[in-house]
Amino acid sequence: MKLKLAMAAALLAASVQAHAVLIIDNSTTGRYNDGLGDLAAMDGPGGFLLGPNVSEGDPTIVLGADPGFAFTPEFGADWLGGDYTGGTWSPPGTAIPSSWAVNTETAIVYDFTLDSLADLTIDVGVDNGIVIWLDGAFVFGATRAGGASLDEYDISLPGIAAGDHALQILRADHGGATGYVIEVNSAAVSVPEPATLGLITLGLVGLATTRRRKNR
Ligand SMILES: [Ca+2]
Ligand SMILES: [Ca+2]
Ligand SMILES: [Ca+2]
Repeated sequence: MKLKLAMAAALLAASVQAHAVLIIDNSTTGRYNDGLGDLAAMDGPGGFLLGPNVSEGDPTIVLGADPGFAFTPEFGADWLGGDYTGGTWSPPGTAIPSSWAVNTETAIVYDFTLDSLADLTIDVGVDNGIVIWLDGAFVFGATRAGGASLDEYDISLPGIAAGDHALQILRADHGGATGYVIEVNSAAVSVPEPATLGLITLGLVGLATTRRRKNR
């Protein structure tokens, strides 16, 4: 019984204590594109990408859906689909600077692999704006006045499949200064087998019994 209890306790620990692992931060390399220039015209007057030197103001905008940009040739043939042909991209393994030329836009692709099903959390801050896609699917977009801290935006991406992924980021600026901080954490999601669940239940019952005995 003691052995069973220990086993069940160990399995329980394994199933609920999947701790977060830092998979991307500012030291992580990737593909980098600093040949985009100022893209204020890419979505026309107004829109998400704003004119240089706050010529269109310094508003707060949160995107509710993919902005559907008609990407300029500098992005390559299909960057969100992994085809960088014709673009101004660096090779993989390039350091990603936390600041860039004021008023211009830059793009980043972090390729990463998950060993198992995982919940991702993205803590990111940017001066001024950011749009994020995962494997080409829109995740998040927002812009606001200057400053960049990890607490600026917290994004949850639950239940991301095991395997290869690409986190694709467009950084936007419209004057003053630029800045970028990011941390992406991954927490494995374990899906216990029915047999394991049985053992866990047994362990919990055992633990409860032990506790009652101790309390006497
Ligand atoms: Ca615009
Ligand atoms: Ca700009
Ligand atoms: Ca700025």
